[in-house]
Amino acid sequence: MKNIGVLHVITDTMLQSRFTHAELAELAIAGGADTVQFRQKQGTTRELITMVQSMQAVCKQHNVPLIVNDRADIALAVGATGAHFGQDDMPVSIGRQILSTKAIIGASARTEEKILAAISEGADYIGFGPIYGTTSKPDAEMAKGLDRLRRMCDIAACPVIAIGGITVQTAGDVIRAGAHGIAVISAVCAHPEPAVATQALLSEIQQAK
Ligand code: TZP
Ligand code: MG
Repeated sequence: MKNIGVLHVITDTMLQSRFTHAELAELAIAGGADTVQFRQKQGTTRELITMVQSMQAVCKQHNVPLIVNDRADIALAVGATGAHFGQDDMPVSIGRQILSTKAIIGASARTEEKILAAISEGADYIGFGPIYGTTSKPDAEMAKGLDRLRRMCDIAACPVIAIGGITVQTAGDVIRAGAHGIAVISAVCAHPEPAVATQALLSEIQQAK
């Protein structure tokens, strides 16, 4: 099994405009993030590549994995560590054909069947959520809660990364429910001090483990 991080900071420049993706990556890594994910729904492919190249420079310098949301082609182009796919994105099996066997591929899955399917296609981790209410993803489903998270962690034979509305107050509960790690957007990107916020989240994760 690959080494999957426990604190995935997903960079977002729609929620805030103080920092670029690369700056957020730098701050998250300074705070102890062990995985950074680029997630940007708008912009041309060329613009996205430029942003991910700058992020990859930061991540490479600090030896922190960079995961590219949605886009295997961009992950491959910039030499990122891997990609993360939702249910409407590229199937994991096709992503795996594009990326190397060493690449980390994550898949969002919200039901037992979809989790098992993603794992059989070769997902290295499952993203499960939203655990709590979130305003960072307009089309997010209803909050799944900790009991459902616990059940999904029981059936998944790979790390589960919980996502959605997770804060420093709830990060410990999510880990205690069985999640291998957490992924956050607003708790870090919308915080006045992203590095401080990241550090606080990491400390909650470590205490809960
Ligand atoms: N997928 C499920 S919830 C979510 C995504 C991308 C948004 C997470 O953002 P936040 O701000 O940590 O709730
Ligand atoms: Mg997607």
